[in-house]
Amino acid sequence: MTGTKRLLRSLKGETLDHPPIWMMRQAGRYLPEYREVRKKAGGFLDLCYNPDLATEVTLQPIRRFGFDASILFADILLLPQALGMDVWFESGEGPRLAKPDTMSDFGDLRPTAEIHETLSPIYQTVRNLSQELPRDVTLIGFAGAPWTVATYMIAGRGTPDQAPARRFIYEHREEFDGLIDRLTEATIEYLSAQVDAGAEVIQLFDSWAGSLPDPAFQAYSLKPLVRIAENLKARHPGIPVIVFPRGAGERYAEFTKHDCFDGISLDTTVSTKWASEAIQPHLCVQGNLDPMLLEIGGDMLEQEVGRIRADLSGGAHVFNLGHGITIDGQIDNVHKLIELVRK
Ligand code: 1CP
Repeated sequence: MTGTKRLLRSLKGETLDHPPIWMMRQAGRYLPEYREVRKKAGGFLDLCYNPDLATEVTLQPIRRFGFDASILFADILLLPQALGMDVWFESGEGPRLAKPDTMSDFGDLRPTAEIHETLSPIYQTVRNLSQELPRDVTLIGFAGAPWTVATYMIAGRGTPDQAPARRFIYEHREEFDGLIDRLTEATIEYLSAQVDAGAEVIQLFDSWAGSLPDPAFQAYSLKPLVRIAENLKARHPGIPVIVFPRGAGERYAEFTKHDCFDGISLDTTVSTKWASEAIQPHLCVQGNLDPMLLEIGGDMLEQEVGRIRADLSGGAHVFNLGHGITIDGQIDNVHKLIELVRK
């Protein structure tokens, strides 16, 4: 029964005896069974667009570890692809994006109504998962935040400091505003379709929020995220939304001023003591173990899990990492982590 799922209870603000747990990037290359399916699929994008295989890799960490939540296997860069950009993955390097020859600027992106043509296999994966997941596991859908997606569209790749996108804001303000608007609108449609297909919670990844100076942060991180969450809630009353404004620092507190968020994912730099006072009275907090500790394990892992749990035990908490698990994360340490959280 939906009402008793532990993740949903935490997101409603309930303080549980031990927090529900899932991990960002829980399906991925640290798992041998993922690497196996990935090989079979061909490329990474082929895997994302193959509902049977994407369903399989989403279920792998659930079978192996029994997490409380499952996150749809897909990528934040599928949306720019659906909007007409060329997207590919250079093996051993990472994503690459380019405007096709027919596109002179971001004003030439495809109309929002056309994204579903490309993204329909993703909705099929969500439908498969809502059938196949164990009944106590919550299905999380997701998308990238407009700012984070824009950084990849503008630079054509991942960058250490998002300099090309930050430069673009100052040099092409009008075009940038238009791009953020288009991404915001398309993200609402994309996520709404995920909810229609069976996603029970939505997480918004603003992985590069921290690189925005203020007040650009207000305009290009916070504002579009609020618009997305409010629109989703208007269309799907009660759908819980988790936001991950990675690196936002003291600006994490800004998110508590808006009713449209149910949870906020803390990166590793956020003090859990501070969060317990500034954030947790308003919002469920998620996080924030250093993923490095899943490479290290041992006493350090135990100590840190204990500290995070103790600091956040006075309110609603979802245990997670401060960012995705790394390729060198150890499977034994993930088992140990779950045992420590459920103790
Ligand atoms: O070769 C492989 O198998 C690729 C590794 C990989 C995986 C497993 C990529 C490439 N994406 C994913 C899946 C993914 N990406 C998921 C679903 C799986 C899960 O969490 O279990 C999610 C939620 C994402 C989200 C994502 N993609 C983000 C936001 C979260 C974050 O990590 O900050 C970002 C920034 C991306 C872009 C992306 N996709 C892949 C890579 C290597 C990157 C980062 C590129 C860069 O900045 O250089």
